[in-house]
Amino acid sequence: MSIKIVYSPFHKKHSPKYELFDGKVVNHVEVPRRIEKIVEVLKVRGFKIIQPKSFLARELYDIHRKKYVSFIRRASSNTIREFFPKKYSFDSYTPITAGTFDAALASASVAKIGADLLLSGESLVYSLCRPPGHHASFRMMGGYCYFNNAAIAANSLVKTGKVSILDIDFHHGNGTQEIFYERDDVLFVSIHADPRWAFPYSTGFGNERGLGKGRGYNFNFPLPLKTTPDLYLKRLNQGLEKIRRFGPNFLIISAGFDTYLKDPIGGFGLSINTFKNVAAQISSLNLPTLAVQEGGYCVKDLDKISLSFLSGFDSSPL
Ligand code: Q9C
Ligand code: ZN
Repeated sequence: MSIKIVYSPFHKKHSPKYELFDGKVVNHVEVPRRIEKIVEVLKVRGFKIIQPKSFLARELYDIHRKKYVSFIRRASSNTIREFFPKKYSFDSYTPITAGTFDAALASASVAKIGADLLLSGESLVYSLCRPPGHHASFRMMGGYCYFNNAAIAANSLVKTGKVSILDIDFHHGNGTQEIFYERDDVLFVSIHADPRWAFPYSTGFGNERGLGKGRGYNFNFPLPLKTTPDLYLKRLNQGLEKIRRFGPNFLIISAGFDTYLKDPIGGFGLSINTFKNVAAQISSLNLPTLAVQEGGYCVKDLDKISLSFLSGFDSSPL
């Protein structure tokens, strides 16, 4: 089966050194090496890599307010050192550097090209987005995210058919949830660490089901610290059942690998091999699928995790 990879070297322009955690300055874990580690092994294994040539800011306006986009553009071009913006941000983990706008725009384009590839008939595309996106909302950055890559891809696909977003990052995709909370054309299903003790703390509870006509189109599966592969795969199956019932034409996976047992900021117990099982369960949906990279910070194993994940789709009849 052929899997298309989308990648842009522009992500390297965003390379913050620090974040503020618990009032202390700590090293930033969302580093360029993450994506380089993955793309290098995929090249060696002979995957076809597609690089977008043009980046269009107007693709962002589908989801993000113009003022928010201009703020990030201006803040990036005006700064020499990294800083933590006081507006349009909900935490102190998401710094702006000189290259942040260019990298975040390229990241969104990498997701958008992935969506275009599904529209032109591809059945499985993996967009190596960086910086990640699922914590970003209409006009709010946070959790290392600036533009919501998965939401931009979903909004593009939904013009052709129903879309489901399955978020398997360790953290709740609060931005994506907010963006689609009152819509019934994009189903959001998220499996993540219980927000009572994990970032983003305020959303991701099981009783958040959507609002207005979006009621019944949002499902959260919060899980305990040290969640085992068994429990994880069981919840995943319940999430997939919601997607089956919805009957989408396209699936977008917010693919975070911070559920890995050695992740430095995670807290679940998934092994490298579990990611293959996760993908195999997902591929039983039999849907044209776009995987968008979100988190995952155990840099030394990201190559193995991504290979394990992609190998799970091999069992798919697509
Ligand atoms: N210094 C994503 O995985 N918490 N974002 C930082 C550790 C913020 C994670 C605390 C975690 C954000 C896309
Ligand atoms: Zn995460």
